[in-house]
Amino acid sequence: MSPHSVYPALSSHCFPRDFIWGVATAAPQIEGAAFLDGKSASTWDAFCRVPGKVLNGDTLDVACDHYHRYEEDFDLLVKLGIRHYRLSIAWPRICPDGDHRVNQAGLAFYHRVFDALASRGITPWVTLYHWDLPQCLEEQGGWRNRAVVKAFASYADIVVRAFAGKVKNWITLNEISCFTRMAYGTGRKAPGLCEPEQVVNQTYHHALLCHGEGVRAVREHGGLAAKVGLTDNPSIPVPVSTSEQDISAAAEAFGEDNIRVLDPIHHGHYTERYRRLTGKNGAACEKDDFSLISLPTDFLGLNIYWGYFVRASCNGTVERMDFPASYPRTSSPWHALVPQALHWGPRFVHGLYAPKEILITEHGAGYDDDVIVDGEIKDLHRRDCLRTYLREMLDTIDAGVPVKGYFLWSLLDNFEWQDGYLRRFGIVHNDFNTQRRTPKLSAEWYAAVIAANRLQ
Ligand code: GCO
Repeated sequence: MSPHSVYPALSSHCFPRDFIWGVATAAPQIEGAAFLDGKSASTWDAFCRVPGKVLNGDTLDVACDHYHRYEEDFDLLVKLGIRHYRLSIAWPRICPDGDHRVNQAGLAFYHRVFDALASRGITPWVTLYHWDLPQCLEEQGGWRNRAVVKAFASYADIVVRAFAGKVKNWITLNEISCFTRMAYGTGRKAPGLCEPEQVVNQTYHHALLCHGEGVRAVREHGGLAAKVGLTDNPSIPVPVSTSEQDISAAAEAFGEDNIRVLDPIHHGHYTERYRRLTGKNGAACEKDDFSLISLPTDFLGLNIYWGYFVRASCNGTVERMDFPASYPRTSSPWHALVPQALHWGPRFVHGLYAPKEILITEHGAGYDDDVIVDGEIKDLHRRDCLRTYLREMLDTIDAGVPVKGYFLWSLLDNFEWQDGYLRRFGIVHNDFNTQRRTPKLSAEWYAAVIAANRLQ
């Protein structure tokens, strides 16, 4: 008797028919070739060289050597049945001087990449900026200097013009708060500065303008079928219960957390709440800034890893609840496992801003203990984390929220910013000494989910 007749197929329902299943990567984290073929240093190349900033003094010099191994990596995508691939373009590879001069070898590399994807039937989703600012621009003030907007506009024009025939899906910027607040406010990320709050708000404003320039570039040069949106990582308050009071408390907190990015992009101005909360430290704006910032987009990308619990307190305020010390986390200290964030995040975004489409442009889990035993990596922790979050996402879709796709972070173990190579987010293991790739158990599981279009 076949085992299937004893254990009938699980009845859990499917994802929508055209659901987009993908994986996400970013140029600085995988490419390597940091100083090859005309690429100049990025802020992260410089930051890595400041003692104590990146764990073990790791650099991006070689990373996963994807620059030379992209064919092999794309073969892996085929093997796993992954048809959508999110990548980013390295600004200092295209415009090493941060101005109009184009490095043809940089363009040629990405032409090869897009051709290799096309020949395998894989659709690229291209992020214009994933944190690798040319260091020469940082030396002129970086995101603090409004001149970055002109430089980005020119870079975006060059890239979209060059690849319009091969790329239809564009993401302007990845996670504004990480390269503004965390880079110029808390100093955790490159260039590692601790500037006053007004300066930080100004960096956000310049990033919003660059987002607008990215949208404009795609509309002008991307062709009729081109789509464009931002990827944001909103902080996500999760109601501790489904009581009406706790849900409104969480919705209220969500609105308050996202005054710097999602509000201005969708409302076309800084709201009253922004003015109240930033006071005299608000960003200085120029006339017409907001017509650029709020240009209509086709989707909103959300990177969702974690959230925090809130409830309505008896005095009518919102209480942010502390995590108990033993609350489950991945190896990243910031990453408390809150699967409900993948439910409430898209729900609140839909309720407040109603973007046409929502894409989960990143979600994943980083662990330090993915070891190969007898040729296998049994990452049951990652597999379980992905599965629990995806279940919540399916509920959100059932509730009518237009979540159209999911990109797992990440294809390969890679350079995890200030945590160097210690923290592994890949569903494919990378041995950084030999560059040998080994799919983990989670990769096989993800391939099965994609093939069946439902959770396994
Ligand atoms: C981010 C970035 C990715 C990270 C990933 C894991 O969210 O920080 O977009 O580059 O590597 O999120 O931390």
